[in-house]
Amino acid sequence: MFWKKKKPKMDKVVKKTQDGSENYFIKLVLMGDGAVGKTSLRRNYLGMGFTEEHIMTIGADFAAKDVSYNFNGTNYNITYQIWDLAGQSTFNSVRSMYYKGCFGGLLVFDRTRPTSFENITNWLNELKKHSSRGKVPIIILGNKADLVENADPSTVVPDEKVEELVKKLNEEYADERFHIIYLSTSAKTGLNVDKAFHFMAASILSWLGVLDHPPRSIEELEEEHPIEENNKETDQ
Ligand SMILES: Nc1nc2c(ncn2[C@@H]2O[C@H](COP(=O)(O)OP(=O)(O)OP(=O)(O)O)[C@@H](O)[C@H]2O)c(=O)[nH]1
Ligand SMILES: [Mg+2]
Repeated sequence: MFWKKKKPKMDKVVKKTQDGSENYFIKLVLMGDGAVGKTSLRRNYLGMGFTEEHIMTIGADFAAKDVSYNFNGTNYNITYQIWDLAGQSTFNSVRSMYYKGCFGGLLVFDRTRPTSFENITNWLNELKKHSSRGKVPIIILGNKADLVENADPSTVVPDEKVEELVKKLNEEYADERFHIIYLSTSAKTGLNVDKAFHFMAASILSWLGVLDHPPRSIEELEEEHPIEENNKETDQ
């Protein structure tokens, strides 16, 4: 039942090449409250460095990156088309159109701003409503990890609360061919940024039925598909 409803047309998604590798074109959205660090995460992933200044995204920003991952002996060349959506509520009405046709969502909150965590479920509902594919693979990113150590503990989102949400979501998504994980990230230091996109690739390929099972954790992903073999990357 799931496949009939949501599976994208594979001939639109994948192009097989003569050397046996497969090329995928994958749209992702980065979402979360204003100033949680979506643009900074995207910039870090593209090797563009970090800026302290907050330049609010207007509507949406777009970037593309080519990566190549080896899963079970096959090379999967992925062009990620990353839509970085404006988080401020002023953009609520224009944002919906950017979700259409996406294959996955990175839901970002700021580990030092609890309201941004509380809003994660609102972001998820927005994604489900507008993705045109219902439940697509997601990953929860708690950003600004570098600020946690020196922050007032009463303002830091407790890890247990995040794990509780992830558990609940995995129950809700139990019929899907992917698992939801939480990663603590920093757009400033680069902590876990590449890993988030590596995990996303495995989740999406599993969701598409290309890989026979989805990873359940970063540890499992890295054990099965070591990152050292997966670092052929070119920026656009
Ligand atoms: N210390 C620290 N600061 C961060 C991090 N990520 C983002 N920032 C800062 O947080 C502010 C907001 O970052 P942006 O990346 O612009 O946030 P955004 O989520 O794109 O915001 P909108 O476009 O308004 O929705 C900036 O001042 C960044 O320098 C991080 O991991 N660590
Ligand atoms: Mg932004």
